[in-house]
Amino acid sequence: MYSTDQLRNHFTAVLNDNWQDGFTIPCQGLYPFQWFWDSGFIALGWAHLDMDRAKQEILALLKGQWSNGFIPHIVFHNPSDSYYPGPEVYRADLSEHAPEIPTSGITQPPVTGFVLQDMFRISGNSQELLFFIDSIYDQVFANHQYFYENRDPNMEGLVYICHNWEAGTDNTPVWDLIWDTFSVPEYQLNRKDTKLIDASHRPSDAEYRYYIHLVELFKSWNYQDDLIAEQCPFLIQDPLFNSMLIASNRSLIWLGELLGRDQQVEQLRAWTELAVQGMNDKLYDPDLKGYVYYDLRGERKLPYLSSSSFAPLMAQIPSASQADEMIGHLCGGRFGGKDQENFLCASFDPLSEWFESSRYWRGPVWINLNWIIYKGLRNYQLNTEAEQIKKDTLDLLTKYGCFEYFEPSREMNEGLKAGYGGNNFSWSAALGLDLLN
Ligand code: 9WN
Repeated sequence: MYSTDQLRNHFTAVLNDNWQDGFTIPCQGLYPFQWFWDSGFIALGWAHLDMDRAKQEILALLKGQWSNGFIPHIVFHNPSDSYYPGPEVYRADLSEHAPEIPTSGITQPPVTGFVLQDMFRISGNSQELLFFIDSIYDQVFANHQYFYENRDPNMEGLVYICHNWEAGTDNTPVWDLIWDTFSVPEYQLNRKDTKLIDASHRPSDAEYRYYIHLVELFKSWNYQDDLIAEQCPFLIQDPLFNSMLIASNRSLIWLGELLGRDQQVEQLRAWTELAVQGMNDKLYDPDLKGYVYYDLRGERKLPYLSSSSFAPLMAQIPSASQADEMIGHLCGGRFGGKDQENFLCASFDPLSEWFESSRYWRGPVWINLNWIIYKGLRNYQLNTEAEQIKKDTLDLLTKYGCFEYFEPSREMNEGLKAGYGGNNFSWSAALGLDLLN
């Protein structure tokens, strides 16, 4: 058990240990490079401690941006052989848009826009920070433009992801339904994660073969977006991914108004209006009372609840009455449990037959999703639920430390082994710090 001061010191120590002279790794050994959405959450932690590092974190990420605006999910700033797949598997250089620095060839939820607005708030609206934001605004805007111009084939305001790693929620059980639609070769894997972490808490080899196969397809198409849109067997409209993009649109609008960027603001407003409509018309499931995935290739809704179902609250997408319906799942509902026997918020529906409480994104609680949901609940003044999820998040971090993911069941938390995956995990520390401030 830590006191608040000890907890703050612990979070600070984790970030300092993972700082690499210009950017922050998510976790020693397990994730030795810079990741896209991690960098955003981590920058928020730095914003409370050292604004210069927060800025460096964002600049380091943008070094990996491609000439078409795409931001890759990993920037390989340094060599390391403790992670698979590395740059030699991705071969981003096959794309005509890739930069000099080695990167992956897939992306992740675009959190940078709303992170910049939060950094500005944390800075006390400093003019200096506004100059910084102005200096990179075009790059972040270009990333949004890339999404809306290349990944919305039906022009419905919803962008697709073409790889499960793009979701950030790598092995949610919903992807099993997509893997069932095609088969893959018996690739020889060179996994490092299962040598570092209990394999029963990670995705299986069979799943990894699908992950690698998709990368092989992209390489065979030189990462051309039109070929991916036409042929990729994994093409999903994801409520979490689109919510992060819409929340970032809204922040870029707010910042753009301060910066007098009228044309970009107008474009962002048009994207946002269509996107909110698309989210509510297509991804909200009134029977399940939550947002779900849509499989563009199979033209079907994937009607299952996960922590991603609540992410639209953060981007102010649901109406007040939809938000009221959705929160029925949290305190006293299927996620919290009738007697609140679970910590909020399991990454997958705890009542589903596919729920696995200790395996990665198939059940455990993740701190970044909790933070996103907390922010969303606050947007709607749903204070009871907001306070519950904040308390659960800080309780887990206090009890076990900065693990990557956690056991949702309170009863199983009575045993000692309730923090899973990597320890001293950066975004757990960074967002814990943000919740304490
Ligand atoms: C693949 C870095 C990343 C997170 C993801 C998380 C995990 C990578 C992996 O680690 O994914 O991107 O190798 O398992 O699922 O959300 O960004 O922390």
